[in-house]
Amino acid sequence: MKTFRRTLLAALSVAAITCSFQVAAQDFKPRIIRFGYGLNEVSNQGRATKLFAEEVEKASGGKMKVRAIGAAALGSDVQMQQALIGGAQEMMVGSTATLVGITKEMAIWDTPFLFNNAKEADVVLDGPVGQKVMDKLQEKGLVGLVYWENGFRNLTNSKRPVNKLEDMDGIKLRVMQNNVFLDSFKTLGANAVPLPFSELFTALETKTVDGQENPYNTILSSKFYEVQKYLTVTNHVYSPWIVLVSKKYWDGLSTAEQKVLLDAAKKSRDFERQDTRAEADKALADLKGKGMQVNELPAAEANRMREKLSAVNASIAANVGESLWKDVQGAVAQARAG
Ligand code: TF8
Repeated sequence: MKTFRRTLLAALSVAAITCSFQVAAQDFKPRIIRFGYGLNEVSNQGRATKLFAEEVEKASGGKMKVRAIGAAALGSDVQMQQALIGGAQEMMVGSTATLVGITKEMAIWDTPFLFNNAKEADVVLDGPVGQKVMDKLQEKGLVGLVYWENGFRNLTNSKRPVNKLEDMDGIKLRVMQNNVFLDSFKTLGANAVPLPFSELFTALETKTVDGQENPYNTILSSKFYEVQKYLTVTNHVYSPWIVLVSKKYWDGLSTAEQKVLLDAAKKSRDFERQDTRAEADKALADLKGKGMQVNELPAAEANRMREKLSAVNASIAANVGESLWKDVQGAVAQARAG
């Protein structure tokens, strides 16, 4: 009897293993996911995309393959977003700022001086209000998975050191394709010109524009130090990146496949934030080493800038809706207290 039971149990467990293996095999179809991004391979964006690709492949037993395509080879952020909506491309990572034309609520992350530090950004972006803004994308044909860190933005230009607000006067400054950025820099006296990131280096090199603003990491990885002399530490806004999936594509995936993408995205987020912060800590010294002249704004001038920029807050609140504005302010206050 005992032997019989043992044999039966053994047979059953073999059946269970076979069965679960079959389920798993059916859950993952062979898939190739084109994942586009705008910076180059040797950037924080490139490194985290690589990690994401490895995680997806590992977790799907090699069935799901991510083809990472950087340097805007699949198009600018805006072009890739359209390709995702239409179902011609599966995934991308890019700036939340370039999504404002599709989902107006994304403009909340362009609020100048919204976060004082990266920890506040993590808490708010990964919390309920960050999710709520992300979920707004679905009705437009996009699924947001996680926010990555682009980082605190700083100003560079080829004309002169910016020591006071008036030094911005007439500087032709490239901004992201988004009205908040356009308004913000017009308010500061610059001649703001919206351009896709993919055209920025050439525009700086040919002096079509005099300056731009981005986190230290990007100034370094995109070699802007070759065409920009002056860097002013302004930290005027924290920019998130967002990992997106085409909703058309997402809806055709099994639950197991969706889980693989979401889990890998979370791992890539945690890696990317650490990597970005470690790089940013050293980047300023690296940029000085490359010959950039760096200055901090005197406190009084930084305050003037902050005050001027607060003029755009009312229009952001009106655009995203008072209730979301209040939710985000509340979440920031809570993050600050805790
Ligand atoms: C910018 C952003 C860029 C992103 C990137 C190409 O200045 O900061 O980093 O759009 O995904 O455009």
